[in-house]
Amino acid sequence: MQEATLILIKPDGLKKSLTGNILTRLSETKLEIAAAKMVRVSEHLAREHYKHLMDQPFFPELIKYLQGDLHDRKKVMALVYWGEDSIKKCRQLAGATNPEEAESTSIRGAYGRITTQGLYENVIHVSSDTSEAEREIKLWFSPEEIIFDMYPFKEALIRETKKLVWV
Ligand code: IDP
Ligand code: MG
Repeated sequence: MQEATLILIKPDGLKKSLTGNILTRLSETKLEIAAAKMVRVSEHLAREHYKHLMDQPFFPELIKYLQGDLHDRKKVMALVYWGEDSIKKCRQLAGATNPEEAESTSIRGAYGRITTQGLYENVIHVSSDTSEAEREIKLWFSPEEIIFDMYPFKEALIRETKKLVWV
């Protein structure tokens, strides 16, 4: 099935200069990059992204991690990959959630670690299924940032909203 997946290169991946390496590994899949950008992650965005883990003891540390507080890097790289079985292919390259259990040839197995606080610093995020992918992509990207019409959208006139524009 042709499907989309959200990939995040997390702050540890950026700090370890793994961007090129990770994109090269992902390009082996022959999937199409449908969107890409650097994002400064707000607390709200981090909490929304990981809301299914809200009750976990590591949640506060996880939110700090995604925001870059643990790595002096207040950014992540967000990408949307599109194509046949994209979630399965990307998750396979990423490896298991726990970097100690991930295959040593996978991205997480090669570059991840467990912090002294017990958090899995595992370099990248990959959506877990199609409905999560849709929820996450709509959270991280607006329709005009994606190169083709992936999900239905509409035009809306939004008044009284603040937006940064070039001086
Ligand atoms: P996934 O990233 O493989 O989809 P999730 O269960 O969605 O795994 O967890 C999101 C993130 O939370 C993981 O990538 C990892 O950084 C962290 N995490 C998940 N489970 C644990 C845990 O048991 N201990 C510490 N950190 C965890
Ligand atoms: Mg997940």
